[in-house]
Formats: sequence, structure tokens, C-alpha cells
Amino acid sequence: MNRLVGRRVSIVEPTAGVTRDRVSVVVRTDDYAFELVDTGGLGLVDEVLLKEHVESQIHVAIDTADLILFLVDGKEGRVPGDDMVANRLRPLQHKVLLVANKMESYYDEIAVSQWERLGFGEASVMSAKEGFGVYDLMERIGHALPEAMAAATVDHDDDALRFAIVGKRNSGKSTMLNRLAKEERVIVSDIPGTTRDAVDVELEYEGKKLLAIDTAGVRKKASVGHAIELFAHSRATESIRRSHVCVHMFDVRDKISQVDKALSAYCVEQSKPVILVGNKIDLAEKEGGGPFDIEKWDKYIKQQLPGVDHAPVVFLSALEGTNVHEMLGLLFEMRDQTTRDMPTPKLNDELQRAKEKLMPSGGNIPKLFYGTQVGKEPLTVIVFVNDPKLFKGPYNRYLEQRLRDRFDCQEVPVRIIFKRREKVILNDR
Ligand SMILES: Nc1nc2c(ncn2[C@@H]2O[C@H](COP(=O)(O)OP(=O)(O)OP(=O)(O)O)[C@@H](O)[C@H]2O)c(=O)[nH]1
Ligand SMILES: [Mg+2]
Repeated sequence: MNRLVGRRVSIVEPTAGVTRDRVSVVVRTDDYAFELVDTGGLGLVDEVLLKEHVESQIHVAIDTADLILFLVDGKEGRVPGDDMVANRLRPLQHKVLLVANKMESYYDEIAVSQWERLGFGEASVMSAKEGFGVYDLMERIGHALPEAMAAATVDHDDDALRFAIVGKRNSGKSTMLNRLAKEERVIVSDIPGTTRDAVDVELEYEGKKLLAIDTAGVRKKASVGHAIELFAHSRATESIRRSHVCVHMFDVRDKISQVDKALSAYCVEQSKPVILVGNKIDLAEKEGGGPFDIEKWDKYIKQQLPGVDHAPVVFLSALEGTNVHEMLGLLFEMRDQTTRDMPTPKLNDELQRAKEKLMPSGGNIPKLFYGTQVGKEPLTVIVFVNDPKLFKGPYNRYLEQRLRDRFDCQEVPVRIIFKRREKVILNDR
């Protein structure tokens, strides 16, 4: 998968049974485009309780495919598992390409006939690790694709709003994604750490496109057990970087943890707009025997995560679907906010007004000259001052808030870069 796509998408690990969900990516060449879907290995599930889930994801992947790549391990030789897969694929109407992977040496090629006897025609020989044979395989895929795809017709909207769903394990990220997708798109279970790869899923809201990214639940660094978890984490942080808006999910019955604080700090560091989602209100109400105290939780979370006090809070039940679709509307509103224009005259008018509150301290007088917007997503402003050091901390936050209010973007981050104004020496002779 990673070799065909040309970047690291699926988690790669020597352990069998790493992939659980269906991980899909659009692959484009000059001549055509297709969606490539990576699935778990048939019969290779590491967690017995998830076996059925993984198999049903494979099932859906097969059902919806135009072409199936039947990958065998060229190093290992033909194993009973290959026959099992072959028996499963044979009755289907799908086109199947046999691919012998891990063929790092010339002599291995001779052994390919043992799989060709399975009845899927000539095998493509490759080494995904070394990159050998990839070009030939891409060619074969191109020839085998249905006509309609030959002209790069796979619908792909780079402008779609991308949002990453992040949070602690078991907070309900995958459940929410399934609600939004209206199908069992990703695996949900009460086993913590169910999701491993970052899974992209296209959605639509009032005719507009969105791309949701389900991510692995984040754990404390110290308790990360093995490499798979470590990769899962880096996929989660990468997903934050890739997204326009982050949805940070919490189980409202839990205390805010160190993990949440670290995650939140990362979103702040990346200047991402964040929606804080209090999930599982259905359970909170059942257990509490009455309506959930929304205001109290709102206060609690803002006090625990000071960097995101401007972020909106949404309460919902991913399981029952309460409030889930309303959140999509909010995502678009957040994106609008973070793409606001800040015309220079208006911006400087606001900065002039803000000057009143600047106070001298310890003999230093903070002076503010003028500013200009230099970016969107995140909203970024350069402000020229006498001494950038004086504008760290409170003044920075104060000015950010003024700009948020003035430009009606109260719920998203505004980055201010303070620069020292170079002295202009006028030559007035
Ligand atoms: N009652 C109730 N249960 C929920 C809700 N959301 C999720 N759950 C349950 O919580 C458990 C974990 O849900 P998942 O969606 O797998 O959680 P996740 O955040 O994707 O977890 P990881 O992939 O392990 O990080 C499952 O048993 C869900 O059924 C909710 O709103 N209400
Ligand atoms: Mg999950």
C-alpha cells in the first residue's frame, strides 16, 4: 500500500494482523486514478474479539472493489492461507491480480508457478520493500481498471474540509465516525486501542464535502506497549497536522487526563481550530439519574485546558446520534472563521484602540506601531513593536482576543508574530 501510494499510509510492522480497519487512499498517475483499499489479512487477527469485525471489513472491501490484488508472501512459499484466500476469491465475479511480494532475489521468481497453479493467471512479481516491480504492477492495475476510471475520474476534492477526530482511547471516536458515515465504516469495540491506522472517510453535509479522519486513541507515553502503538500515535498527530479543524473527544464521565492535556497542547501548538466534544451524555445521564450538568463540565474543561478557552463545546451521544450532525455545521463555521480577511486599515484601527491598555512595567514601555495579516488557516498577523519580548504572554493573549472579537472569529486561534520595527533614519539634509 505504502509503496503504491508513495508515502506511509498504513502501519507496517513485522507482526501479523496489524491492519484492522479498511485504510483507503486515492492513487493518481498521469493516465488514471483509483482508490486503493488496504485490509486486514484474512485469518490473521491478533485480537480474537475483533476477528469478526476485521473479517466484515474485508468483506465490504471485496464487495465494493472493481479489482482485487491477491498478495502472497514470496519468501514464505505457498501456505494453506493462500489456498484459503484463493477459495474465497474464486467464486467471485471480480477481476483478481495475483501478486507475489517479497521477491528480493532473482531465483525466487522461479517459485512463482506454485501460486500460478491457484488459477488467477500470471503473477506480478515485486518487492514492496525494495520498490522493485512496482511500476509493472501499476501498469497492470491501469489495464485492468474499468474504462470509466481510465481518465482520472475518481472524484477527489482537495478543498474538502478535513477534520481529525482525536482523543483518549475509548472516548467514542470511531462510534461518532460511523454515525456520520451512516454505516459501520470503522471498527468499534470497548477494547481500548481498537483503531490503529488513521482512516480517511469522505462525508457530505448539505451538498458540501468533508473528509473525516478517525485516529487511534492516545495513551500516556510511558504506557505505550509496542511499536504498533507508537506508529498509531504518530498517525494521530500527523492527522492533526493534515486537518483544517480538530475534533477533540472526551467521555464526559472521565477526568481530563494528562494525555488530553498533551493532545490539546499539540493542537494549540499547530494553531488548529478545535471543537471540544463531550461524548456519552446518554450514559452520564443514566448513571447520574438526571440531566447532565453541561455548564459545570464546560467550566471544568476550560479550566483544565487553558490553551483552548475560545473553543466551542458540543455535547452529544455518538452512540444514540444526538447532536452528531449539528457538529458538521459547526465545522464549516469554524473553517469560515479561520479564513477571514483582516483588511489592513481595520486591523490597524483595532491595534490603535488596543494601545490604551498597554502599561509601562519596570521601566519598559511597550509600543505598538502597526500590523498586517500574512496568512489564513491559521489566521496570522505580523505586528511591529518596539520590543517583541514585552509582548509575550498577557499582551499577546489580550491582542489575540481583541482581533478575534473585531473580526468575528471568536472560536479559532489567531497567531500574532511580533517583530521589532527597524529604526528608520531619515536623511533630511
Ligand atoms: N453509551 C454510549 N456508549 C458509547 C458512546 N460512544 C461510544 N460508546 C462506546 O464506547 C466504546 C468505545 O467506542 P469507540 O468508538 O471504539 O472508541 P474510540 O475512541 O474509537 O476508541 P479507540 O479506537 O480505542 O481509541 C464502545 O463500546 C462504544 O459502543 C456514546 O455516546 N454512548
Ligand atoms: Mg477507534
